Amino acid sequence: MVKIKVNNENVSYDASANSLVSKYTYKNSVVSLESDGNYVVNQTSKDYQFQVDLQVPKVGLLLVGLGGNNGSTLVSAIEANKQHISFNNKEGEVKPNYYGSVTQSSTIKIGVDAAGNDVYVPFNSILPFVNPNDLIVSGWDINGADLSKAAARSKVLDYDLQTKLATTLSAYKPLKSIYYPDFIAANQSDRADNIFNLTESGEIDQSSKWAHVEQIRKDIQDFKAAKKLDKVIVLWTANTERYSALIPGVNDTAESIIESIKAGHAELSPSTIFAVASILEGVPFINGSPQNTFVPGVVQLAEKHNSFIGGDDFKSGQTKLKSVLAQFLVDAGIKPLSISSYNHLGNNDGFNLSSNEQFKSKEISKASVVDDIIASNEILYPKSGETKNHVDHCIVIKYVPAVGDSKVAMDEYYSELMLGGHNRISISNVCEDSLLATPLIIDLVVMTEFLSRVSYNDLEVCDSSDKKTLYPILSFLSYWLKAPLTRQGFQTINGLNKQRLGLENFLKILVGLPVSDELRFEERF
Ligand code: NAI
Ligand code: DG6
Repeated sequence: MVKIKVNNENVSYDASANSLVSKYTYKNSVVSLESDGNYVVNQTSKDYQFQVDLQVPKVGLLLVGLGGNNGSTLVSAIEANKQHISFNNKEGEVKPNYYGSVTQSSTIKIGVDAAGNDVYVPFNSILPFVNPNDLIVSGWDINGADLSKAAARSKVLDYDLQTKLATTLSAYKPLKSIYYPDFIAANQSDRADNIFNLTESGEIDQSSKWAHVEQIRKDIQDFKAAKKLDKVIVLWTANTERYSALIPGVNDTAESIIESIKAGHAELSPSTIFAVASILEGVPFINGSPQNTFVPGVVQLAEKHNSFIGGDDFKSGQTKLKSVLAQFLVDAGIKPLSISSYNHLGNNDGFNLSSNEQFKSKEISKASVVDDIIASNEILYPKSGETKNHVDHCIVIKYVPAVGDSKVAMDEYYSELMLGGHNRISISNVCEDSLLATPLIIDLVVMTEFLSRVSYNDLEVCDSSDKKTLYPILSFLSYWLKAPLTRQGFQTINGLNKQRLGLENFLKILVGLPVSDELRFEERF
């Protein structure tokens, strides 16, 4: 691994705390709209001091949905990389890697060489991050199949790799979970053979929800103790649930949600129960599915306990491309009129999404991704007047068992050009869904763990000994999420390049590098 030494007087190493300390002046432009329709821009600047704990802890990852396509593929990828297991497919030998993971397989520009040309280093060399090979993984699933059987059922990995990993994977057995049938598709009921919310007579118990929270908290504690872990992260990669109704007095505040769990209220979903248990345990909880796990009461609870949360819904393929392409079109002054996105897939995720209520959760998450991009350009999309000021955005998902995990995505971007011309971009993409999604899980976990080691002082309002951690909603994770959970009162940023820039620049200021601006004066002057 390369090492980077940044010579900058604003950065120092604190040996007593094994931390990196950096000072940064955050400059911004605050804009106000005057009554005459013109803008006034004022410059602001604020001094911060950041500390990064350089000690990488021993990290445990608990997946909800361990036995699913993503869960079994993640464990397989980690074991294959850790044990250096190569395998053969029809093209020859394949060596394990983490392609598709930003933290493991992408680079960051750290500057230019003496001739003015860009110099890049591996993303994960800029600061100490947890190595995915060192993650200790376990988790829950409503289905009891061990991960060898789960990987075979998922049909994601080549047969040779499945065979080579079989003994290792068979040792991974999902913990029993909670199953509230109303929240996932009825077609999933056959899977539910590994659940702990049963009455003595074997009926599904959907009312003792506080006991369910306590059981999940105990599972987290037991895992941490048994594996001697410093930190645990919980990540939901279980089935997409239906949306929960937002009911005043039930799930709108930190207090009401606790009371409603104790009262066994029917509208509290399994994912919300897992989130609440994680928050009360003080462990980060990430939601990789689209449902509204983070009802307002859960967000308040996370704020109250200063516990990290992030979501929603992995941004893996079609939507990731959309968050680049829509931004490109609008930034190029081209006006998308309609975006029509079709998916068909044949894995269990597709089966669950073939049910209307679960599809609706996914539709909402997939549809929201162009909102801020459209709002950024009032020339193309004026707020008032006759001109069409929205995009017709159509989302279709169909279950086609034959294609298995090889999800097919077809998109048409129909846009208006100069002088009434039109531009039609049609994209057809076939990918192995779980091989796209699993590296995102790695990135989400690696970054969540890292961000939990960052603290800061606002040098204007407090002295440098008064350290704070980041705000509990980790919006730096939004690069990997379709519908990023955002702090109340702030606009959601969906554009992929903006999301990456923010994250990359944050890492840069922590080590004392200037933020990326691409001014390239060496070349231009
Ligand atoms: P999957 O259907 O193969 O796996 C889900 C697993 O969750 C199943 O093993 C199921 O038994 C389990 N499960 C359901 N309810 C549970 C509960 N209450 N507690 C514990 N386990 C439970 O699905 P897959 O492909 O692994 O995807 C997982 C989630 O990630 C889905 O919600 C999907 O929409 C979302 N997602 C997947 C992407 C991808 O590209 N694969 C991308 C974006 C999101
Ligand atoms: C059908 O759309 C299945 C979904 O779970 C997707 O595979 C997943 O949400 C990924 O979507 P996208 O739009 O990022 O490719």
